[in-house]
Amino acid sequence: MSTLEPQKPSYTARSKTLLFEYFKKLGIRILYFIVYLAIFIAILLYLKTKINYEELDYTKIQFPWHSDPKSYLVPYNQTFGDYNILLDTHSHTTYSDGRMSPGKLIEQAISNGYNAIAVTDHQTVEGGLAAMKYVEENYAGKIIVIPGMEYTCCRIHMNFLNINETVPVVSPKPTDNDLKVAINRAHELGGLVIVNHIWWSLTMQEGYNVPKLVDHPTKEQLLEWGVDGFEVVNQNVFDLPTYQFVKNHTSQLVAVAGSDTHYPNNDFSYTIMKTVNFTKEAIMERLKPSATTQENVSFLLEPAGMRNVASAPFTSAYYKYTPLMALSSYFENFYTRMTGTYSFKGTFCQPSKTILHTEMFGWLDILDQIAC
Ligand SMILES: *[C@@H]1O[C@H](CO)[C@@H](O)[C@H](O)[C@H]1NC(C)=O
Ligand SMILES: *[C@@H]1O[C@H](CO)[C@@H](O)[C@H](O)[C@H]1NC(C)=O
Ligand SMILES: *[C@@H]1O[C@H](CO)[C@@H](O)[C@H](O)[C@H]1NC(C)=O
Ligand SMILES: *[C@@H]1O[C@H](CO)[C@@H](O)[C@H](O)[C@H]1NC(C)=O
Ligand SMILES: CC(=O)N[C@H]1CO[C@H](CO)[C@@H](O)[C@@H]1O
Repeated sequence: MSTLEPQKPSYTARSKTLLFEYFKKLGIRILYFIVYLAIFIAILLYLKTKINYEELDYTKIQFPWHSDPKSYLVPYNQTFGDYNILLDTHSHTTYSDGRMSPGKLIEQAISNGYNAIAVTDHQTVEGGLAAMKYVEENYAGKIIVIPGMEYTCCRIHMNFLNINETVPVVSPKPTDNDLKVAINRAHELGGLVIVNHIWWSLTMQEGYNVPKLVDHPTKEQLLEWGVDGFEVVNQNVFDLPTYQFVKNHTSQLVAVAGSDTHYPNNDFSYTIMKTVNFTKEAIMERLKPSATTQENVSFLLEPAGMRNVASAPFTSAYYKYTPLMALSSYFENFYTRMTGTYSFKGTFCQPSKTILHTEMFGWLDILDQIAC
């Protein structure tokens, strides 16, 4: 017994060393695993920002149907009489952030029952001019194009209707004076100025606790600066307070409805009027605010949307990258990256923010167990 006694401590020390070695190696392996995983996730997330896999191919979309809104919609103000123009005052093409070419946009408008459309790409009239040319060549006498642009900045979005030259947006946050200069320039070019979707501009920017467009001029200011009207319906939203404001100033302002179409989806509204001639000039004449504008311009609204929506085919890139993108989307659960409203001047209107969702890191416990 006495010979065995001294061996006991050395046996314990050796097993302690072994245990230490074991956990050290295990620790290193787990660490490697985490590092490899992090690199893999980083690569996936990087690819997600780099690969532009267009989900749907709108160049091939067909609109084989025709809608007759007059057959099931009545004007907002039912005293409004007969009308022959169904106008969309707000739309986008591939000349800005729209997904349809001017030609596709026109075909969609015709199939949705419009016979007039203002093409108002962000910061440029080129989309509108291209749409006008397309109609001259393909659909003359069937639909009227009003070329225009959406003056887009971090304070306000305004449509300039019926201009043939781009009015420059001088900065993401123009001064009051810059805005007045732009409004005057649009008038000089023979255009009308419509203030867009105030309900959207003033609603909260998610994650920032400020409106989407900070420092938006008030309606009273805009009236004073000479704007001609307000978009009271945008997509399927009816902005009642703005409509009431227009009604309080009927000889100075017109209320219009716009789809703000960016890609084929439901359309919801039509600006309606009766004109003597089927021309751009006759429509613009009617839209111009006057004592009788309110009686001569109204709108139709179907909040449930049009019955027919054309579906576009997926691109081949979509099939190739979807599994990879689904995986990287999963890893995006661990953080939220916010950039704020896009200024359309190459920048964003709010500072960017990344928020880590630490509670999501609980999944690392599971990895521990797998490694053991
Ligand atoms: C642009 O519009 C102005 C004002 O309406 C007009 O005088 C001019 O001829 C137009 N220019 C072109 C190229 O259409
Ligand atoms: C419209 O005018 C009435 C009467 O002057 C006023 O009480 C109301 O606040 C105004 N509404 C809007 C939206 O400007
Ligand atoms: C309608 O067309 C006629 C004949 O071209 C023209 O004289 C008249 O000014 C036009 N009216 C409007 C409002 O465009
Ligand atoms: C409808 O329009 C008429 C004049 O055209 C006006 O007198 C009336 O107040 C309007 N009704 C509503 C509900 O806006
Ligand atoms: C400019 C114009 O045509 N105004 C007309 C608007 O509607 C009223 C009532 O229907 C007509 O009397 C006006 O001539």
